Amino acid sequence: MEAKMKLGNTEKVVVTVCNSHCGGGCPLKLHIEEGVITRIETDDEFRACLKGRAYRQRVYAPDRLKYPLKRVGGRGKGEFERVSWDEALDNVAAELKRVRESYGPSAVLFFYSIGDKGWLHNAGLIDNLLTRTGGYSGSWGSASNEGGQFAAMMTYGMHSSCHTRDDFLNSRLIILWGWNPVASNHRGNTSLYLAQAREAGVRIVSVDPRYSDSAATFAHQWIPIRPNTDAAMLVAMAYVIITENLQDQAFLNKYTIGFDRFKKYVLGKEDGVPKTPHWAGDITGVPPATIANLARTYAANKPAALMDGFAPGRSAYGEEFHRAAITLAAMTGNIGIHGGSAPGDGVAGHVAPPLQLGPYAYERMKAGDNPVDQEAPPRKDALWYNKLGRAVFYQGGPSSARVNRHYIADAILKGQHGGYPADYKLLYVVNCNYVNQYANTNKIIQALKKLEFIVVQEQFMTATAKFADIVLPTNTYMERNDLTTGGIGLFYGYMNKAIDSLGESKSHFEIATELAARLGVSDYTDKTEKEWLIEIVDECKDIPDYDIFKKQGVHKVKFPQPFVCFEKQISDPVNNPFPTPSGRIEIYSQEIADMGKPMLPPIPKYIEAWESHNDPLADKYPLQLVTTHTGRRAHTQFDNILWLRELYPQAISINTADAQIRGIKDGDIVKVFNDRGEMIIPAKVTERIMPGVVDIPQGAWYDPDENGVDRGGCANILTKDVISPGGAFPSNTALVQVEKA
Ligand SMILES: Nc1nc2c(c(=O)[nH]1)N[C@H]1C(S)=C(S)[C@@H](COP(=O)(O)OP(=O)(O)OC[C@H]3O[C@@H](n4cnc5c(=O)[nH]c(N)nc54)[C@H](O)[C@@H]3O)O[C@H]1N2
Ligand SMILES: Nc1nc2c(c(=O)[nH]1)N[C@H]1C(S)=C(S)[C@@H](COP(=O)(O)OP(=O)(O)OC[C@H]3O[C@@H](n4cnc5c(=O)[nH]c(N)nc54)[C@H](O)[C@@H]3O)O[C@H]1N2
Ligand code: SF4
Ligand SMILES: [Mo]
Repeated sequence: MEAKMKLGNTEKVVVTVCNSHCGGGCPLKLHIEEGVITRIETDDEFRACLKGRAYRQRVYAPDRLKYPLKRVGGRGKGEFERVSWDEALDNVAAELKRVRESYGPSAVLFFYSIGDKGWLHNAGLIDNLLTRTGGYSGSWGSASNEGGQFAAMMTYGMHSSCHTRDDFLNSRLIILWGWNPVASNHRGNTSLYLAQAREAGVRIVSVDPRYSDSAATFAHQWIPIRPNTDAAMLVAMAYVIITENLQDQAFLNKYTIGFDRFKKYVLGKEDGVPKTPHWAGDITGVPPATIANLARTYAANKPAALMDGFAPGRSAYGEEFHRAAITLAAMTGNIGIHGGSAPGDGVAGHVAPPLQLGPYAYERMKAGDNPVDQEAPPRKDALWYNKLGRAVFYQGGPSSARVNRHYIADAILKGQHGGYPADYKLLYVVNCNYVNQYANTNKIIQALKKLEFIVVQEQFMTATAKFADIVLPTNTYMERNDLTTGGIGLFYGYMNKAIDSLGESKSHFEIATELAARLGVSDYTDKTEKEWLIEIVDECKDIPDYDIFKKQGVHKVKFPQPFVCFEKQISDPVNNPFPTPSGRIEIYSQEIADMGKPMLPPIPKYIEAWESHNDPLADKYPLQLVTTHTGRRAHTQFDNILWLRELYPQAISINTADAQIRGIKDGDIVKVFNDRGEMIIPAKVTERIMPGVVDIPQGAWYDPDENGVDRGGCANILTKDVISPGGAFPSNTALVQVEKA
């Protein structure tokens, strides 16, 4: 109260919703004084994290981009001059026309990401514009959880989603398998419900190479596991469950196909190797008795929520981890029931179905299909995209004109001669820090140097923006109106504009509209920002009144009981079959078998990763690198915020034993390297990471010195630009060496 009185000059409080590419969706109360945000408070029910509360520092950061910029120095040098919007947009329009006329529309590459999860201001606007002006070459694949999405689509025939978090209170056991929601939040109030579950006596286990904040806060048991070996542990748990006859055979008979095939593999009848806890113990580093005990605990404590985080799947053969997790949940009858879980892509999943604001504004603009996609035959290599039908811009479509996001740099470098669909000349980047966030930074840099023109819509001079010919400054969500949903869809959020755009920065909608006019698309949109938002809200039957919603910022929705994924498919399977060829959960997938990929088996199996600890390369680079998501950033966003930097300095975590043999002490500056790159970074010597594993939190800003050695701590200088046969991105599969610098 006293604090409020001291800061008592607040003229108004504006409610908005932060959704800073962490999937959190936390309401914020912004105190405004003379057009300036002076203070940010959290909502009482949905608690904002440190980033949301520090967002003022991001809006007013001294390095915010406020004016359009044109490159004057060498590509990547970051030398720019200020230009007018007219000059910047004329230049972008002219280059788009020139490149399409000279090389065809497929020479135009479009790369994008989420930024904030807004319904109007997102990359779909530029997707539409490029579609309507001749088309572009797109990409496919999700950096987040392609392995989990593939597993869910092939096994359930559709995405899985999370139960609302209050359903944790119905569980008897929760397994945080490579999941650290204390840092990653993962859609609102996860920690609150984990705390309540823990207090209510629910057993919580963490399986993670690191003693994460979630393990430290909530877990009764921490099981350290060698990265990328999780499928082996899950398969060995299946061995224990099968040999001790603990499986829910009635569930398997009724809802699944292919269990017998899986059982043969598990028991070793297929390859002569029984997948015993001893077998898995050697692979995973987890004691066999620990594996057997967890299997028994999981089978005996129904309902149990196996929460398969994205990270173990963000690895070589990561799809096998998620397919094995689904199989284990099916074996124990935990799918579709209160207190259980539907592994796959279910830890963050999609907003619970009762809440629907969609479709996004760009989808309502009816831009049609991208001609470059249309002209190419469907791709055969990632079957599940074909199930989606029309390409969804942020997931990529089934067209073979698209290149996987991890191969874009290779595709730019090699073009059609290298077997890629086109020769690429122009890159349009929206809401994405491509150089920083995709594998093998050094290769991306080589690729970007080869292009004729790059345009980037940015708020900051990121590693990617430095390579642009034109940088278009975008405003933040506090400077525009938008809609979103929050906290696994427990409320609708109105992202209220709180202040005017800083400098000359513009919203994505303004940029797209003004660029459209220059490209001859006069009817790009028939509505203003406000009209779009009114139309979307009007169609949403849950929200009675637009003006009240806008004022309150949050429209909460109460569910009669916690939402459960696949509840209908399980309670009434006759009327609600799974949309798979068999109508059931496919432990064996004929569709996968038909793909004919030897390293993509039709039943889930453990396959040893490339760059595993057994790889001969481990003689040279003996440490396995994981690249986690830290609480102080949302990917690269917030890395420049000094308040947050102070809280968690960027460092490489290394186990005490590994540090000692290298003569490394806590705080020492070390060199981390492999054949792909090198960085200099402080070491955090700790027992909270298992021996043989190191962690460089992803998202720190790439900052090369004159020798190309990164000083910023950008993990992707070390990662490999390949994908798994099911499409998983292997950001947690890389061998490195660490030495005192
Ligand atoms: N603060 C913050 N929150 C975020 C984000 C962010 O950048 N910052 N990003 C958001 C986005 S887009 C995503 S996709 C999610 C990502 O969320 P996650 O993928 O769940 O996050 P990570 O931190 O990469 O990994 C979670 C845990 O898995 C462990 N781990 C890593 N490799 C393995 C492995 O091979 N096996 C096992 N068992 N464990 C492993 C890590 O040690 C870590 O403790 O987070 C979202 N939330
Ligand atoms: N090594 C490694 N690499 C990873 C991962 C990993 O675990 N390890 N995780 C991967 C995952 S899961 C993901 S999702 C990707 C994320 O990769 P990105 O989506 O590229 O990461 P962001 O830092 O969110 O980049 C968004 C950029 O858009 C800019 N921007 C422009 N306009 C706007 C706007 O209007 N709003 C907002 N909010 N931003 C705007 C922001 O300033 C920021 O630079 O990274 C992937 N990369
Ligand atoms: S958890 Fe995510 S959405 Fe919530 S305040 Fe933090 S950054 Fe914003
Ligand atoms: Mo992600």
